[in-house]
Amino acid sequence: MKTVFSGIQPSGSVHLGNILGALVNWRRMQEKYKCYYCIVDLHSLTTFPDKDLLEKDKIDTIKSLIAVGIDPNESIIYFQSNLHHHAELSWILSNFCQIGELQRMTQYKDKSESFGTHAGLFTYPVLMAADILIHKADEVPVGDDQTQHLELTRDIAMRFNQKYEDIFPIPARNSTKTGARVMSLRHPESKMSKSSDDVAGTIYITDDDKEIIKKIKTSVTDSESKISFNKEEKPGLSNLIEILASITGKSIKETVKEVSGMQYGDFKMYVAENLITFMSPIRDKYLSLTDKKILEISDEGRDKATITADKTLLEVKNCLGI
Ligand code: AQP
Repeated sequence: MKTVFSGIQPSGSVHLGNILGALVNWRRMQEKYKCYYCIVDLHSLTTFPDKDLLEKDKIDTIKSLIAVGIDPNESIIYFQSNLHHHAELSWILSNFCQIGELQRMTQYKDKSESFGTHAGLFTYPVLMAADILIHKADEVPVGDDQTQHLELTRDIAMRFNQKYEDIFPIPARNSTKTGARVMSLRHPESKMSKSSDDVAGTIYITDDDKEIIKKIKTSVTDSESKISFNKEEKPGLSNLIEILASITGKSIKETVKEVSGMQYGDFKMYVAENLITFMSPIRDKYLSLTDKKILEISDEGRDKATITADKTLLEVKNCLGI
């Protein structure tokens, strides 16, 4: 069985974008792969989170994974900071990475505008390489925004293998169909995001039916009245069509055909109803989980993840003579 690794930052409440763009796929992958799903709290330190909020977000992120159907008996779910192996391997791997490579990372350029040019943000891709390589992952499901980081991970692994021993598999991008990129309901030119303060434009996992209806009803569309899919000219409407297609499992073409005769108001109500059907069991499951249960799950995940991480780190250290 091949190994998959993926991470999610505990940087705020999980939203529809995370669910459709990543978590639904994570759930599917556990049928075919040995999966490690890591709450990457060390990564979130690069944006200086509030201590109490971070503690809460960490727990709530695991609740979200389980609510979407990720099964802790099948997949290994754990907090990154519970395994010293990530940071230790990251230091070792930093010797296999050039400063120029890190300078070319577009995420560094984007994020440093908001959070400054500190070394944590700069070396973040090396920690990501360690996350993936510590479990010898064969495949990594990543969005377009992360392909540059995965390329760097592959280069680092190849350099290590060439200089020492061939111990790391070269991780491939998981090619399973990724979900839609969900855009903000209020600013459809930007993606829906955990850490933004765009509450009205974001469907959170905890939103109740009334909130879902309100957010969809007040979502930005355009001044025309005919429904069609065109991301450039009708970004708001196209976002709603993509959301509807993702949650019903239909293609964009089928979805457009189905709703083409509707008025915008009726269409929005139809999207909201479908979204409530999709989200309410996820929300109910999420609300039923206690913090105590989550800590038990993360302790079990930590113990299971430690087994492979110990093995890899020992192998690496033996190669290096340390
Ligand atoms: N709007 C989105 N549409 C589709 N997929 C999305 N993802 C995030 N936003 C959308 C996917 O969710 C996974 C976990 O994300 P992450 O926490 O590692 O980081 P992110 O991409 O930075 O997510 P956020 O929600 O936007 O968080 P912040 O606000 O902290 O930056 C990833 O697979 C991501 O592609």
